Amino acid sequence: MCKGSASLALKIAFTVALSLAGSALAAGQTADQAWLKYTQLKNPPNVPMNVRSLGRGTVEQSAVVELRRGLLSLSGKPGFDGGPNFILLGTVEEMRSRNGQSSVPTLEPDEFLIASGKPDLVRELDIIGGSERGVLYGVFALLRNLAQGADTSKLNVRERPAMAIRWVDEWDNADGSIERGYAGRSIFFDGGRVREDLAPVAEYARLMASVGINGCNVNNVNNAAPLLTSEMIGGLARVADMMRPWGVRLALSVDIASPQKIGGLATYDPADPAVKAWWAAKVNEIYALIPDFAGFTVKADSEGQPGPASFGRTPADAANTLAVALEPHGGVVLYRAFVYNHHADWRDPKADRARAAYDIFHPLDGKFASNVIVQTKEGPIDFQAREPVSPLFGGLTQTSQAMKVQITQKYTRQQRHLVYLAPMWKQVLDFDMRTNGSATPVREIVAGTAFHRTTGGMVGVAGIGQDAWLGSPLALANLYAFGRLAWDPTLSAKQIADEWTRQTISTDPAVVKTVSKMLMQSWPTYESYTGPLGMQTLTDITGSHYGPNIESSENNGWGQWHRADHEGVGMDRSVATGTGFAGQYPPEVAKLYESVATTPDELLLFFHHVPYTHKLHSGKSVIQHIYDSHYDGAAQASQLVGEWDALKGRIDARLYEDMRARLEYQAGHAIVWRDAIVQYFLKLSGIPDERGRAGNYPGRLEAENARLTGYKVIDVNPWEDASGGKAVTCGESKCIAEWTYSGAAGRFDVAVEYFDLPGGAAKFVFAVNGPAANANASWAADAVLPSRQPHGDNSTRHIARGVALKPGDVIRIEGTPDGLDVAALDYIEVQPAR
Ligand code: GCW
Repeated sequence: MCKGSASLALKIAFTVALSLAGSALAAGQTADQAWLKYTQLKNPPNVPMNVRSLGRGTVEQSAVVELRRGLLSLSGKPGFDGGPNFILLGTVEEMRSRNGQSSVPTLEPDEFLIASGKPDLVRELDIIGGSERGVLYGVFALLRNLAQGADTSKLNVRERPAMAIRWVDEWDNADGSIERGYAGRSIFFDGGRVREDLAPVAEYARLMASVGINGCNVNNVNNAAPLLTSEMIGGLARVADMMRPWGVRLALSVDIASPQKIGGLATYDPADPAVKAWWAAKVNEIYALIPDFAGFTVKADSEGQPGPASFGRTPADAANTLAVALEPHGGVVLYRAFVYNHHADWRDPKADRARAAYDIFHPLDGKFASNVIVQTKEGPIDFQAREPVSPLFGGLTQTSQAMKVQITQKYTRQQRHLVYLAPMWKQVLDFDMRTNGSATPVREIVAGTAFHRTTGGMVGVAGIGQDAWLGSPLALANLYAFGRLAWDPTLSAKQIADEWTRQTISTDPAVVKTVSKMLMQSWPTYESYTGPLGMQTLTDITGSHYGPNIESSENNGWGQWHRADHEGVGMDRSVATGTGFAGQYPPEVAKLYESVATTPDELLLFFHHVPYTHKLHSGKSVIQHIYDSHYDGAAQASQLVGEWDALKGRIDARLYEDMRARLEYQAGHAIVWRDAIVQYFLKLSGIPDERGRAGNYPGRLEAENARLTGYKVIDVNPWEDASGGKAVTCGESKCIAEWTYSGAAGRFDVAVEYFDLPGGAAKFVFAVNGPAANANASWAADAVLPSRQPHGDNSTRHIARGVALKPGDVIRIEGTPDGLDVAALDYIEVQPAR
């Protein structure tokens, strides 16, 4: 009888697992597009296959279903064995009442313990959680180990998260678009409402839970008011329902002006009693439908968002008004320290956006309610390729804090370039702020332990969308790493890369080694060809934030200045002669950054303005470093393609092809970046490259110098985005550019640099002395890239490989415009065949 009921239970669980998988499949977006693949292992996992649980709660049941699903998939078995051994799931309380004893240790709510049960005739493995969420985290930890082929015969793991707040932020708008999202449309919203089909939300929650993420703030901090209408809250309750089984709580960004914008009040002054009452009522309305609602995120007095400053109130006044409303329900306020004047005076040598957060928030330390957490971006500007740590982390000792990092790759090339961000985040987390002259690593400050706060944490701007979560498959390593680091910031970036690769791509050690190496070198590579020496960003900051546009950072109020002129580059942020920003750090760190002599090379231009001839610690001049680093970075980007190639046949073929095309694109775009920055600084400084590369492009034939039929020469803006500042565009049905080859005879790879413009897919044909040179010689400009005009945003490289050429041959490019895409060309480059 016992056996019969067990097998019935099994059957039910199995059906649940299958139908879960089925509904996710129907939605087309599943967690196994990410790391929850549970690929069948060569050696079946060395744990009991039967799963039992003591509790019936929703989260614990998710843990049961997940474990069964994982075990079946990893072992490749069609069903459970029905044998006596089992894994038992339960909370501390459940375990204690089962055993009738208190030998089960007390655990914090999110803590778990995986231990062998008392050896008996049967083998029992216990997964015990401080709460149901702890049980779920224990299950995911076990599966994570199993999926990596770890030896689990003597498993004894006890873990608890370092930080209480482990949230992702989505910047989704009610219309379904996503601010700074690069993976398609929202999984939450469409057409001004919550989507009907929320199956992907449940899958996303599974992914989040698997790495310990416990909160998801679903809407954009800009334009948040419409989200608080009663109709919206009803829809949001459905979102919360999808995430709840996975222990993920819903949070919302709110507009501080909501009482006026949607509440009909005459003011939104946070000190006004009617405003306070409005927030209290709104919060009650939310909790009536979403009892485990996590809280609010607030961006105020920033980048055009309304804020307390309009009423002479402080961020603490505004935060506390919300905090009082949320407190009875256990909700928190994440108040963003990203407050600065984006109309700053660029002629004022003392003006400095980097100072703003500390200047505004440090004086308020101790004035925030206990359920307010000040949320600060990892660096003082805005997720650049490299920034120093925000000094505010050391400046708030009586306020709970959270560090915000960006998973979605706004300034790190929008998921089109491979940039594994964990090494960058680690550097910030491990930075020793030396508050009060003793060791205070930032990871301990944000966790709350350094200054004895009750809460704190990390928030990652995720930007997930309908396109395979983050668009590029390898970009998902960043989402994974975020969760893992918020759980345990002492993990190394490499360890996380290995873990992710084994679960996502393959456990084959050669594959793990290669992918992990590629991930680990991707950020330094990226930094080298976009923003070395702490130059922050040289991208188009008023437009796409994608291609190079060096002067777009200057002469405007946004304050991302690098102050390059004919003599030198960099922003003086010293106390002695500059903006004083360096003085915002605790004394030991302030001293380090105050002087050129002690500032590390990698941040030199963030803190100091130096002549191009200034010698770095490395012994190189600044200008030579700028040249070398861009050439090295572009070469490394092209090596990434070679490294990936070595995986052909060892990994999933679709993944191989997908990622290969992305890496090849990146290698080409790294050259666009290299050439833009190098030619710009060559012109500005007038100092030649010691190694003769800058301004010299062997084998390059400019389109503006070709024999043109139909094509017209144009100036590209900014000039550095095209070779020689010029390109050709076609205003007719077909245009031709021809060059007579005069180099040595041989086989070559011919790179064609063209502009892949939106609004059509122009066609190109590459030919030598007649028809198309080879099969690789005609292509469509059909990528989706920013900017309507030829620009570094859309400058793209196509390589025709193995082309035979001899002196006198006529190389021809034929461009056929389509719609708004005018088949624009920059140059061709004849290189020795690879
Ligand atoms: O740098 C800016 C981005 C905005 C973003 C803002 C922020 C959501 O350009 O898109 O707004 O950062 O962090 O609030």
